[in-house]
Amino acid sequence: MGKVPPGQVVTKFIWPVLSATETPRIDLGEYRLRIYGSVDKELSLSWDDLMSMQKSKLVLDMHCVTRWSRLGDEWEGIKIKSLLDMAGPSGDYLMLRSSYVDYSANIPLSYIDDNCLVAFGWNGKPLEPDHGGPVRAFVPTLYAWKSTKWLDGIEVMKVDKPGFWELRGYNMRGDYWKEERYWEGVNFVNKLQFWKHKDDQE
Ligand SMILES: Nc1nc2c(c(=O)[nH]1)N[C@H]1C(S)=C(S)[C@@H](COP(=O)(O)O)O[C@H]1N2
Ligand SMILES: [Mo]
Repeated sequence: MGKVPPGQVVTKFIWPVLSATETPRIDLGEYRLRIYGSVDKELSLSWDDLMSMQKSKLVLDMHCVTRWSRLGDEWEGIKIKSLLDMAGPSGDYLMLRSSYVDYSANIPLSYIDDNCLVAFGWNGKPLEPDHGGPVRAFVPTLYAWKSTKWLDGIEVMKVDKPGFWELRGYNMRGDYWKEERYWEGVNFVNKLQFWKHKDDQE
């Protein structure tokens, strides 16, 4: 178990659910995880494909920007790094997406280490739907809003772009050691207009 980052409070008995939407129903037969964007080889992995890959069980901490932290839970999943190795990325940023609920979170590739997972197990059980089951991202190197639940897309990007909460004022990076919680010094409504304008031009 690691140290507790500044401004965080440890929660021992409960694991809060933080969802901007309802919990979607996901049919495992239809499920695909796409790895696409700036890659040599696009991947589309079924649940069976994922289950046939090498799994890891890791004891990891989780830090939410709303100031709760959970320490020392056992997460099971497939290393995001190994999935990226299969696809051959040529960009410095990821967007972790759930098309089920239109959620997304951007991440610098430099924060993807061996603890970052496409996760499906938690403390010995399948991940519950409210917590992102059957499949979510878990990126323990950044605040937990970056860990997209009901993950079905990993986009590799050459240019960084804001995701769901980043468009609504959260930090583009979200490093909890640096307390990168929100956007500093800029009116985020203006930021939203700026990125919308950029998107229209692309
Ligand atoms: N698809 C999706 N993923 C999401 C969210 C969400 O609203 N939708 N919330 C994020 C936030 S703010 C946090 S703190 C964690 C919470 O995960 P939990 O609900 O399993 O505790 O999921 C993140 N991933
Ligand atoms: Mo959060």
